[in-house]
Amino acid sequence: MKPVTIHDIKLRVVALPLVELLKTSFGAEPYKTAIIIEAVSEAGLTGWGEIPVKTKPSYGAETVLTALHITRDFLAPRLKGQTIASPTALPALFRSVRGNHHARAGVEAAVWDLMAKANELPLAAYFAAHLPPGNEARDSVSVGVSIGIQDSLESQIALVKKRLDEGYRRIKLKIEPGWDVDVVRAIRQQFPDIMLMLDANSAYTLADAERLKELDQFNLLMIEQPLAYDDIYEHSQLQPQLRAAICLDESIASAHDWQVARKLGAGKILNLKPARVGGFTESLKIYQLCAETRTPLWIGGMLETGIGRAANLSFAALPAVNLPSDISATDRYFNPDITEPPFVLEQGSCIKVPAGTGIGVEVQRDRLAEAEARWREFNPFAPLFS
Ligand code: OSB
Ligand code: MG
Repeated sequence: MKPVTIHDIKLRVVALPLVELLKTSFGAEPYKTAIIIEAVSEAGLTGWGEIPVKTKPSYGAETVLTALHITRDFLAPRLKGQTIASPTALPALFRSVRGNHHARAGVEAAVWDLMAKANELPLAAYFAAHLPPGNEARDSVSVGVSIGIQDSLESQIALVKKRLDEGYRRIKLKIEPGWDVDVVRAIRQQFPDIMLMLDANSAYTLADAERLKELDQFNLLMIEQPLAYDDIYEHSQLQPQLRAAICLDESIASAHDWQVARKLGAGKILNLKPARVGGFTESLKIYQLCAETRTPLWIGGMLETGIGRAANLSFAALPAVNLPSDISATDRYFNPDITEPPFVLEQGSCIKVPAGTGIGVEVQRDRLAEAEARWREFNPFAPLFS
């Protein structure tokens, strides 16, 4: 594989209006925000990456401003001028930067795109080239859709129906105490056969075990992250009490965390978000662990723009990703997105993996500039020093 010399790293903060807000147990933000990374090689090629951060430390500890600081002041300076043989060399290069997984993942993603392009490969094939034979990427990925907490049961039912009519075959409902058993019962009554799962985003404690056990009657594919965002042990106490599989999201920040969770029996399924674990290199390690242990695996989402979505979709094309991923069609999120062409839901609740080199979608620079201007207007945190 061809090495690449990094000439420049450009950062842009963007804000995009969402077609539909996603209200979770920790609320909803009015705009989709992110830091878009543009990595430029000495040869003049461009790679794109996305840091999917919000303005508040709610899902994760990082925010737009922390990620900007870490990327601008620590990650980009370490990368500029370096000749990289493989993006898998980046974690070692960034070893002195602890935590800040979203920031590191976004920068790594830009280098993955850049190097796939330099080697004239679609990103999915470039990922597969870093795995043992037998992991050749598929050209289409099975996907589902994540539905936020609604104001009423009627609107929740209507929205599930709309998504089913659009062709989604796996529905994920956000839940929290007070928006759980009754809602899921109503949805199950209306739609007895759909593939249904729940995501609590850490809204419960072990003291709620009886409540959570009531959800077992609804034939759930899984319950995502019921307990604390930084817990593994209590999940291991809850899992044996439930029939439904626990899927871990927030709790798993590395391959090591997943080893611990697996050995403790804290969950049976993993939602792998490349941003949460610090990038695609760590994701490949987790992927191999799951493949070896035959653990059900899917790729999660953070309402990414087309840049992050294309990369995640390319990763989800790897064959040991065997459950529907949280990667929905463009029209679920943005109108328009900052990339073209849009992702479209196909027959069988699938999305096609872009066939071009790298992420395989084209960044629209005019829309990127517009989204940057929107962030400047929206930015709720004016700089302390200006
Ligand atoms: O918990 O999986 C989550 C979005 C933002 C932050 C956290 C989560 C989500 C989703 C949406 O559930 C998945 C997507 O469609 O991108
Ligand atoms: Mg989740």
